Amino acid sequence: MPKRKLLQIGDITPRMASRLEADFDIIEYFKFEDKKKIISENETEIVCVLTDGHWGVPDNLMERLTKLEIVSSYGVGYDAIDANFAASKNIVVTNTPEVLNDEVADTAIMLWLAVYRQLIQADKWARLGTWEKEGSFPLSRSVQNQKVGILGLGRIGETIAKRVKAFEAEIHYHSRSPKNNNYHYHFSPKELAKNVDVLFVITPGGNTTKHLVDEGVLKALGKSGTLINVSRGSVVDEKALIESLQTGTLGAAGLDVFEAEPFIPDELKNMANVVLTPHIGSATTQTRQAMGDLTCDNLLSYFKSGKVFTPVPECSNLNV
Ligand code: NAP
Ligand code: 8YV
Repeated sequence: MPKRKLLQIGDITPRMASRLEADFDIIEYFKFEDKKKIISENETEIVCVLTDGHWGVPDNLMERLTKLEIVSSYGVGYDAIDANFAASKNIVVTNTPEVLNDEVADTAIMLWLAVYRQLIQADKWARLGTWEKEGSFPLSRSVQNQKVGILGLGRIGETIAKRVKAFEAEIHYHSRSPKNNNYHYHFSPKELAKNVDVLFVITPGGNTTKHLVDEGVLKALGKSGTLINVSRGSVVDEKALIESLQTGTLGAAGLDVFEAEPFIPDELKNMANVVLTPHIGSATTQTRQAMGDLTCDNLLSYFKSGKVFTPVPECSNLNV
C-alpha cells in the first residue's frame, strides 16, 4: 500500500521526521518555490497536514485539500488555524497542551526576575567593567511579597501561579469565568491590573483576545507596574505599550511575544526597563521533544485507531 501523503508546512525536528517517514510520504511545502504547483499535483491525495502555531494553515488550503482528515499542530496555541472551519469540514485539529506548561511558566518567571532584578543591566555592569570604575550596581526591586496578576488562568496560568506562591505572592486573576480556587478574581483585565504590581498575560491569541491589554489596562497597571507577556503579541496593544513605557505611565515589561514576529520595534529594543526574548517560551530541547512526540503521536494514532490524544475543543465532537 502506498504511504499516505502528509503536507509539512514548515521545518520539523529530525526526531519528528524519523518517526513519520515510515508511515507518510512527506511533502516539505516550505521548500517548494512554486507552492501552487505542488498543491495542484497533490491536492486530492494529501490526508494530513503538520504545522505549528505560527504557520497555521489557511482556510483556502484546507478547502482545496479535499481528502484532508487531520491537522496536527506543534504547539498549544492554534490561533493561526480556524478550528471551527476545520471542524465544519470534518477535519480534526490537534495541538500539544500540558507538556509545555512548566517551560512556559519558567520563562514567565525568568522574565519577571530579570526585569525586577535588572539582570541585563547588571550583566552589562559586570561585563563592561563598570563595577571596577563606578562601584556597586544600583539597588533593584524585590520579587518577594508582590501582588501578582494572571490574565488567563488556564493550564500555563495555573503553573505560573504555583511558582509565584514560592515568592509569598498574593495572587489575583482574570479569565472569562472564575475558577474554583483561593485566588482573587477580578471581572475585567483593567480591574485586575489596578490591583496588582505585576501582570502576567497568558491567554490564547486570536480575534477574541486582540488588544485585551490596551491603553486603559496599562494605565491601570501604573508607573510602578510591570507587564510580562508570554501569550501572543496580538493580546497586547504594542503601540500603546511603547507609549506607556516611553511616558512612564507603565514601569517596565518583559516580553517573549510580539505583534509582528520576528520584527520587534526599535523603541522596545532601546529601553533599559524592558527585557526581550524571541518567543522562546517552550524552547528547550526537552520540552520541544515532548511537543514533537505528541504532534507525531496524534498523527500516528489517528491513522492506526481513528483516535487522537489531544483534539482542540472545537473538534472534540468529531468522535476522534
Ligand atoms: P488554556 O489552558 O486554554 O488557558 C487559557 C486561559 O485564558 C483560560 O483560563 C481562559 O479562561 C482564558 N481566556 C481565554 N480567552 C479569554 C479572554 N477573552 N479573556 C480573558 N481570559 C481568557 O491555554 P494554555 O495551555 O494555558 O495556553 C495559553 C496560551 O499561551 C496559548 O494559547 C498560547 O497562545 C500561549 N503560549 C505561548 C508560548 C510561548 O512560547 N510564549 C508557549 C505556549 C503557549 P476562560 O475560558 O474562563 O476565559
Ligand atoms: C511555540 C507556542 O513557539 O505552543 C505555543 O503556542 O507559542 C510555542 O510553544 C510554537 O508553537 C512551536 O513552534
